[in-house]
Amino acid sequence: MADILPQQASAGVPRSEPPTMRRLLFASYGVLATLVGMAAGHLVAALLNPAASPVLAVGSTVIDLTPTPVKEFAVAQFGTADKPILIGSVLLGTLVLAGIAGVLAQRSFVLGAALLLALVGLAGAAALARPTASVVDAAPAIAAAAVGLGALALLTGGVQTGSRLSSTSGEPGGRAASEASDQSRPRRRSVLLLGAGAVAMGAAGQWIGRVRSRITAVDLPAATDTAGPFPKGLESRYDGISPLRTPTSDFYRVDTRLVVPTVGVDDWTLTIDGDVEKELTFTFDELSAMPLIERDITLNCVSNSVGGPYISSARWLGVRLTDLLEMAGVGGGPGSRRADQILSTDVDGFTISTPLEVATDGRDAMVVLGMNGGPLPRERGFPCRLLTPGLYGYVGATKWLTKLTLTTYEEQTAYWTERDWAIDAPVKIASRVDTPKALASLDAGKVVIGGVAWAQRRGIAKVEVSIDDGDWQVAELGPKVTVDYWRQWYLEWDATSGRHDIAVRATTEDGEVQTEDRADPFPDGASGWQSIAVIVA
Ligand SMILES: Nc1nc2c(c(=O)[nH]1)N[C@H]1C(S)=C(S)[C@@H](COP(=O)(O)O)O[C@H]1N2
Ligand SMILES: [Mo]
Repeated sequence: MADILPQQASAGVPRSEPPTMRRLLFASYGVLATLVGMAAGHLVAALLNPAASPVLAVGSTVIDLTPTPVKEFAVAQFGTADKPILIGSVLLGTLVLAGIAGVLAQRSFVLGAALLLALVGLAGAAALARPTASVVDAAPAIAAAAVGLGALALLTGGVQTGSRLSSTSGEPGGRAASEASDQSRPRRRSVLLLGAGAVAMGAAGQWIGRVRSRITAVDLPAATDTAGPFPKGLESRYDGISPLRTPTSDFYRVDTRLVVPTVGVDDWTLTIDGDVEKELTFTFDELSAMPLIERDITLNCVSNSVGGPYISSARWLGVRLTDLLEMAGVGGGPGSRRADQILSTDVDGFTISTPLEVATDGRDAMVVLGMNGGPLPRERGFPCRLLTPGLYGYVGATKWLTKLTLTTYEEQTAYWTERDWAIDAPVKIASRVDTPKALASLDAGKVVIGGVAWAQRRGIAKVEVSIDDGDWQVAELGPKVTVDYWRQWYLEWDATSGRHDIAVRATTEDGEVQTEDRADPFPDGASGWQSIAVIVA
């Protein structure tokens, strides 16, 4: 079979390969060379620092540079698929440029190579621009450049390509054709080898990443101040209502990270500095030896729109924030600058700012070590995160926490507030219909309408439902956990056939009724009543 091509060629079949075909061939060489280079970069990154992987570094930089409204749009449109979609787009863009580099290489290897180098250079720059980057983070890009250029040279015939092609392209038939097919066998071998190499390096990178990301098992002591027995939720009686405690694996996730940081407990410390009498650094063991509190707290994201999914509830174990701040002596430092913010920093230099007064007003803000009876999962901030009940996550729930700096808003800014999200962002009163689903088709008769309502710090006293703009009917409430926890609710409805609108609103324990006024999530959280339509047969 392999002989067919040379035979054909030597039989003198005139072989004027259409220029578009040749261009496509060279485009595919560019793509293959780039894929091999990226796989090499990915492998080197897996060994040194996963976040420095070329595609991920570019992706992270794109996230950071994306204007807030676009980010909002992406989260609203794609939900948790926003990350795969972003990585996919970066990949696609890269491969299109790689194809162009291949086509350029057909004319002049130097031109094609220059474009590839520029691409890799961009990735290297992105990796080095990360807040905690070190010189080592250039290594994946260098590997990608070396392997990618080598592959391109191999595939396109290297530096001579341009001249050789121009000399043969004018010639008709026989000689040029046989010359081309003489090359085609070793070239096919190169293509196969490089393809296999790309797959092997990519797979090895993924495997190493997985092995590296296994976290050291930690044993956490029991709380000295426990949360008490957890009540049974309405979900056991009514299908479709969110469980009173969110299973850890179902907890919503929002962060800017494409790769979840891998932090070993033994390499990790928490530092308290800035406007303090005494700068302190704690190891994980030191923190877990302190008095631990256990609290049931609902966490939600400011980006959640009315009726949205970015809210979950869990039992958390950790050290009371004020205990740590007292040890460090907040606000008494020499030349005290009267700190008004706690600037928290994560392992990669990402920052969140929390108003000091809010965090220390008696609420159980905590440095969390455990969740739902186990250690913090990696994507929740292992080994340690901040949690501030009553505030949206972006101003009080720093994951992979390493530093708490007492400072002022004037002096230092944080990631989200630099992007114009509000400085102080107390959670707004909200309620959500979990069942029935919007636009559901129901049978006439008894229907259970149910969901959750929340107003952390204030608690929920009442939930009301209005059908087709009729009177507000008071719903039954599920068990109260704490004022910092959401409350389940349900209402039995005798559904009649036709289209119906179901609206819901909540009232806090201190008597404030959830406003009907609609607000978008930006800049300090969504508001308004959720209303859904259903069709009853
Ligand atoms: N280090 C770090 N911490 C972070 C974030 C982040 O991007 N990086 N995102 C915050 C936001 S916006 C929210 S809503 C919560 C979400 O926490 P979860 O992913 O555990 O639900 O984490 C917060 N903590
Ligand atoms: Mo968030």
